[in-house]
Amino acid sequence: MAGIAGAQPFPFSFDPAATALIVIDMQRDFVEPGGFGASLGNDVTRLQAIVPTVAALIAGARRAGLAIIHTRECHRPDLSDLPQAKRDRGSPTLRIGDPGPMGRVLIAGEPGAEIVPDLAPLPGEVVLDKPGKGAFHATPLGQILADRGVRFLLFAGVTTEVCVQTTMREANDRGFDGLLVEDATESYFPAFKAATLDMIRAQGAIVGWTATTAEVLEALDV
Ligand code: C5J
Repeated sequence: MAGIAGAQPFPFSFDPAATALIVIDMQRDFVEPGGFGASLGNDVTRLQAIVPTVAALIAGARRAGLAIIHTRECHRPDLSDLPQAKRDRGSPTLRIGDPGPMGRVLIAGEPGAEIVPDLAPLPGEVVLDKPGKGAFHATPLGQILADRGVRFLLFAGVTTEVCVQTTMREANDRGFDGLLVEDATESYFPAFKAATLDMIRAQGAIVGWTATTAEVLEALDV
């Protein structure tokens, strides 16, 4: 077993052989200037700033032999997996499936739905397209983790309070021990990120743990 003594709210123990890193939705449309997120008036420089840290985390996870799973929030071109309720949300002038600055917004195969080049998945790593905020909803993620004998999950990516937190809560309810890597996740709204970190580790890790990239890499001894 490995351990992160400085994890909050108390030390986190995990077996690297039964651990996966899940990198949530580091997609061009959320992260890059000129994408969908920016077009909605969000300050994407906050999200861009974590890319080197996420890259370092992924590199360390690769060296340690962890399973690595990249997710992309996107929908089929015919929108058959997009509930009307989700389509109706957001900006009235630019919705999922509409032509956006980087192709159709959050549609599989469009440039904006791709993962940013600095975090490109390697062959053999799982790339999971998910139609929901949570990565377990309407995807084979549960089976993928079961097939690999995974019990512990490390989380990175964007946005902290939406897709990252939702997936972490789904994982918690499914019996995984999850840790959110504090400096490898970000939100367009700093207060939402801070609140999410607090919520996750409140009440004795009611959702899970948090720690820094440096602490994770030290525990992995890479
Ligand atoms: C959002 C996400 N924020 N990946 N998606 O709509 O968090």
